[in-house]
Amino acid sequence: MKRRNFIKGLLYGTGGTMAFMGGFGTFSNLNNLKAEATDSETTVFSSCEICRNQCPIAVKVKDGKVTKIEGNPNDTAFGGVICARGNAGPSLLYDPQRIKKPMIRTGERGSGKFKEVSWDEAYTYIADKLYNVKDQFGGEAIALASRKGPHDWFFRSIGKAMGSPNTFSHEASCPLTRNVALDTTFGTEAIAADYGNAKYIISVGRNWFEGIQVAQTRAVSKAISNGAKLVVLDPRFSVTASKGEWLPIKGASDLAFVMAMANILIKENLYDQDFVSQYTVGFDKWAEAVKDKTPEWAEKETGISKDKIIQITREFAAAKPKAILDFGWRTAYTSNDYQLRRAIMIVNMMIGNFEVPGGYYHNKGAGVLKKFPDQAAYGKSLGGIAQPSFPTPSKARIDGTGVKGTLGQIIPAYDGAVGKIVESILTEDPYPIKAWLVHRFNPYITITESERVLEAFKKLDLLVTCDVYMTDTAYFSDVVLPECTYLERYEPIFDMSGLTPKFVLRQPAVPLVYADTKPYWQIYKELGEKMGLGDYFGYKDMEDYLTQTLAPTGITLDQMKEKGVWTPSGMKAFYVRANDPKASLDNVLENKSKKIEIFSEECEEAAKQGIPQYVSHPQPEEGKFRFVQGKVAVHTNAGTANIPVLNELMPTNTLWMNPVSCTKLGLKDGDDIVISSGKYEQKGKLKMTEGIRPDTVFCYHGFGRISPELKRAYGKGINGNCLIPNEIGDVGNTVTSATFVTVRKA
Ligand SMILES: Nc1nc2c(c(=O)[nH]1)N[C@H]1C(S)=C(S)[C@@H](COP(=O)(O)OP(=O)(O)OC[C@H]3O[C@@H](n4cnc5c(=O)[nH]c(N)nc54)[C@H](O)[C@@H]3O)O[C@H]1N2
Ligand SMILES: Nc1nc2c(c(=O)[nH]1)N[C@H]1C(S)=C(S)[C@@H](COP(=O)(O)OP(=O)(O)OC[C@H]3O[C@@H](n4cnc5c(=O)[nH]c(N)nc54)[C@H](O)[C@@H]3O)O[C@H]1N2
Ligand code: SF4
Ligand SMILES: [Mo]
Repeated sequence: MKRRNFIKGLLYGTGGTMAFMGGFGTFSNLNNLKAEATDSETTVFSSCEICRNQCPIAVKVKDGKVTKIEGNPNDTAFGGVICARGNAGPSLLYDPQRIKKPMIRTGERGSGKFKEVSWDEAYTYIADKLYNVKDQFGGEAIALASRKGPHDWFFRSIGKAMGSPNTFSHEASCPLTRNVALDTTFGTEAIAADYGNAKYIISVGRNWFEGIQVAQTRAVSKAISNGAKLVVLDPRFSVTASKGEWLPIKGASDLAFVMAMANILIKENLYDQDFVSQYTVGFDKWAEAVKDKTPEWAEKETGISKDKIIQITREFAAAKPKAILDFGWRTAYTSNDYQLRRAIMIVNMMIGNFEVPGGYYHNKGAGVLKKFPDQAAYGKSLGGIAQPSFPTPSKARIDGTGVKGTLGQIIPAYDGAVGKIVESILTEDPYPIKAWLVHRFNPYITITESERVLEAFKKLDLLVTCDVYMTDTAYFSDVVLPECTYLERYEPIFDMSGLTPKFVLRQPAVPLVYADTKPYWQIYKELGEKMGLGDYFGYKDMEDYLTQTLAPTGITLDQMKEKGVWTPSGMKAFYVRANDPKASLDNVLENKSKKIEIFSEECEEAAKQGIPQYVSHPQPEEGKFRFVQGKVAVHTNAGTANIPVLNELMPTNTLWMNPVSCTKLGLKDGDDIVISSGKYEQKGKLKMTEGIRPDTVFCYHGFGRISPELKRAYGKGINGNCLIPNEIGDVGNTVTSATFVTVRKA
């Protein structure tokens, strides 16, 4: 079979679901979710939340019950398609293991003893404890952490109104280093890649076919179907690697590969000199930095042959500007990962792939479009809800964010270094954190060094978790707040602008399944009112909120409900340089220099790191393995191990090991094993596979759950974060590919 056809067949299952082969079974189990369309079936357009991608969905409802979820056909980028996890929405919605009532802990922390309480009792308890902490230790002793999202405005208002500077997103464990790289190079994080039109794509660990974003994954498949070449640098054979040329690079050595690419582009004069001289600053210093980063040198660092590096670089340059060296998504491999991401973007800019089809571009939301007179009419700005000003915190943040002359200067204050919460609780440095509010986040599973996270939980005066399940973090909390699922609630409009503007609505498809659950916009408004902070929540209900925020756009809530998505009619994908390769980029570069900063003034000011410098990270000695992790197509992070149909598809994970290493250790496929980092151990099962370097082991992330209330997932599989130390990288990022482990038979 031709590769193109094979890929087509692989990607699209029936019924608008993307199907992925990855050794985790089939999707036939989902068939029981299918319902026959009847006259009484209605469709509600909304947005998925099985992961934070919020893909537009069409929810089929019959007799007040969700029968099936498909992609919203009104959105062309998604093409009416969702992923397998998105299909599992009804399985979450009707799961009897969801939390159904607010709960307050009655036994020892971690004993699992809770009593069900009314919402009013829960609010009163939280309010009293928070004011106690504030009185004794100051508002800064309250930390808030959530997965970044639309809930932040509501959730964070509580902490900010109490005078806390310590609000965190999950990003330090995810794309923070990439975002810092974009900020310091382009002055903005709002940069995306036009995979669908690319002719050559190099992944530096980006795993589109398991770490799925439906529109992106579709675009990469489209490029491959159109003949684009995909090259995948990954120490293990991911599903993505199976769709292109796999280069099994040594973990943590990617910067050597990227710098060698720059070296070759310069030596062979393959870069776009016009682009570099018109739009960038600092090229000479970069040329100096990569002068000795030859392919021969990179071969030793990366384990990829010099000839291969030269070949890939030449092919990449030949496809310019429709070539993408991908900037990654979960970019938390090493301590200096942000410099890898900067180097990646510099190599991209060397081939001038900015603001042209098949390259990178600035997202075209209203803020950018209004600067282009011929495009301005297409953009619409959402309004906000007025809030009284928040008190000024009396202390700086715990993570050094914003401190000039240190790397903290370049960490986005909105995100911060979430791993630092754990450290500040335990060490009281720079001051104690005594209360931690957690929303839609499961730090026990997703922050490194789980044991230390647990220790931190135990030291707190107050831990509150708002979730849909009794997660591991919830299980150790003082108060657990049951949120209703995404299928039962409204949320603020999502701005998902790309090459054209786009708004997506989330609206309830069905009434509450469990009457005592609530949406976050109600929970934090009511908690705020209980705490005397009601003025910060200036909306009556979510229809009122949506109506107020949509008002400046002229789009009505009814219009949004009708299609679920809004894009301006008649607008074509807008690339600033599509018709004029010399067009000004001033409107999309948001830094002061109005240049693409190969030499970054900010990085120089922060840490004398204006140009990426190579750091050679240690490689494992004989008998030890680099431990890496990744996503799997049928689960989301720490969120889905217990969702019935997804648990059925893949109830646990395994440790991947190369047969050569298995033989050396006398291990065979399926063996019970113990993985040791020296300090910590995890038990698991071995998967013997050629699809990994002999010096590396791998497991899928999100297993090893310790809350017995997650009855399906409890006690199954390996929690990688039990093995990884809580090392906080240069820009606050977690470090997840730098741990070495040994493996033995259990
Ligand atoms: N199905 C599914 N889709 C998801 C998610 C999910 O949980 N499930 N999560 C969403 C989220 S939150 C994110 S951030 C994205 C993540 O999207 P990706 O970042 O593409 O996903 P990962 O699988 O984490 O990719 C990590 C890959 O990097 C490899 N790797 C580890 N260390 C190194 C290294 O040093 N160098 C190189 N070159 N490779 C290395 C791993 O083997 C793994 O294959 O996916 C999103 N989509
Ligand atoms: N070692 C290692 N660590 C990692 C990773 C890795 O690959 N390796 N991956 C990292 C990445 S990329 C990320 S993004 C993070 C993810 O870290 P998290 O954000 O903690 O994980 P998620 O699974 O996205 O979601 C967290 C919680 O949201 C809950 N939830 C789902 N829907 C709702 C809802 O509607 N309301 C509420 N209130 N809660 C809801 C889920 O039940 C889950 O407990 O983990 C990171 N940590
Ligand atoms: S990628 Fe899948 S799980 Fe995530 S929002 Fe989209 S459909 Fe839902
Ligand atoms: Mo992520």
